[in-house]
Amino acid sequence: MPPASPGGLAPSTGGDSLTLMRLFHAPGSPYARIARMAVIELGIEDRVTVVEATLRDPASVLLPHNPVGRVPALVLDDGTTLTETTPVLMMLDSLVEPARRLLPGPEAPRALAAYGRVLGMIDGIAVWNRELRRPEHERSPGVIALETQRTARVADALERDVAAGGFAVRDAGFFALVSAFGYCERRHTAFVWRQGRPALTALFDAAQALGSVARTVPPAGMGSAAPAA
Ligand SMILES: N[C@@H](CCC(=O)N[C@@H](CS)C(=O)NCC(=O)O)C(=O)O
Repeated sequence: MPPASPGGLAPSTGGDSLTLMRLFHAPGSPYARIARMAVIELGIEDRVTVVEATLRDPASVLLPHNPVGRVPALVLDDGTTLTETTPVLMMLDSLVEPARRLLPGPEAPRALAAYGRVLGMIDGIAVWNRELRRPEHERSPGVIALETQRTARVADALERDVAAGGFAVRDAGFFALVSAFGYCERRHTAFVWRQGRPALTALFDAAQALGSVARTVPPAGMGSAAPAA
């Protein structure tokens, strides 16, 4: 029996020619959820082992691969570790034929713009959420106000996009959108996102029937308090 490698996966025994990758994630992470949904949607679960990692933990199984300490992180079979959602998606996409890929290319600038818009909103929500997890006396009202406004502004733009027929294709932007509002639904309830956004609400609710969405719903709760700076 070969020794287990960091992350708990035994190295490939060479019995097949398939590439084996490890996707490190945390169940509450909206970024990592996009990658996890991609693995399911692309039908590559036999090629990518999903490994749960703790965050902000010096003993995390993630750190030997990714000193940044963030998820998603995708470890290739030669040990190369990709971080950041978009490069991770690029690599996952490369395992399937071009017609089935999730990330839009430069030939689809609107779809690319939609994906970027959603990722930008998640960035804002993550900052807002992190601020709310601090002890009350450490919170910055200015940061909270800025990110609250940014998030509402982008969500309003996304509502208009969806009402105009956007996000109709199940691509990276679609799954990022589902992940963003799934995070608000379960972990960042400070943002009452459904109110006044019927098109987004309908799209989000319909998406819950998809296997990749249903199987990756984040746990409820805000997550642990941010460590002291
Ligand atoms: N820009 C990164 C953001 C990833 C990120 O912030 N992930 C969070 C989880 S939602 C994380 O791992 N946080 C751990 C930490 O900040 O130490 C991406 O696109 O993947």
